[in-house]
Amino acid sequence: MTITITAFERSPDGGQGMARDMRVRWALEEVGQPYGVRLLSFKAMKEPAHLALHPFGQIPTYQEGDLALFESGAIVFHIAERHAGLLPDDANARARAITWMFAALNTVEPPIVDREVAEYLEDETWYEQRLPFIDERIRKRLGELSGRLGNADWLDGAFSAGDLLMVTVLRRLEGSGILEEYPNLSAYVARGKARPAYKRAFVAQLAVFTAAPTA
Ligand SMILES: N[C@@H](CCC(=O)N[C@@H](CS)C(=O)NCC(=O)O)C(=O)O
Repeated sequence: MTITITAFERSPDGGQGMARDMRVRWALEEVGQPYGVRLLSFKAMKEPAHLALHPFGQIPTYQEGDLALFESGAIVFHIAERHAGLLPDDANARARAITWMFAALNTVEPPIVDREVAEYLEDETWYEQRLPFIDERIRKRLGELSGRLGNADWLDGAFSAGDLLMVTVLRRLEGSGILEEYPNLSAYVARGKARPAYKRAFVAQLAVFTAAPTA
């Protein structure tokens, strides 16, 4: 059955992998599932046709036959449940990998997104006052994560959907200088980015913004 996901027609980062369709693309590449992409303008994202798929008017969405999903974590979980390669077979190891998926999105991503939101606001004084507090929260989480990862390649044995989400979440810190304070986390992100499936997903997302315009 054909899989179609949605993505930005014009992305704030110009296709550097920060938009959350990257997670879905990467998961689909890891499991070897072909997919199509429907690009949306910011206007179209808030119109009824898209709101019927995504109640919050965002990307990504995922359609496969009569199944329509939203939320990148739920979509990656769906892909991982349906196809081999992103969740271990052993029931306990699988439950732990799913736990890491939630940890990435519920525990590590929120303070990182707080930093991005603070950057959008134009009140410089407010930003400067708030940034140290936000960065302290991020460093607390990264310190804990770094301690848990230690010298391992991945969070719990083999690469899993938990690592896929965690790497995309940590990538959001690129350019802040914070990730580099944790060499094992920097190396972890680099390992994720070195995976052939990641590279294919990245190239595909970037191509949306670099492809020559059609006549
Ligand atoms: N929790 C959602 C967040 C979705 C989200 O924030 N999407 C962004 C792109 S990465 C978006 O659509 N932003 C435009 C908007 O919210 O209007 C998920 O993981 O899918």
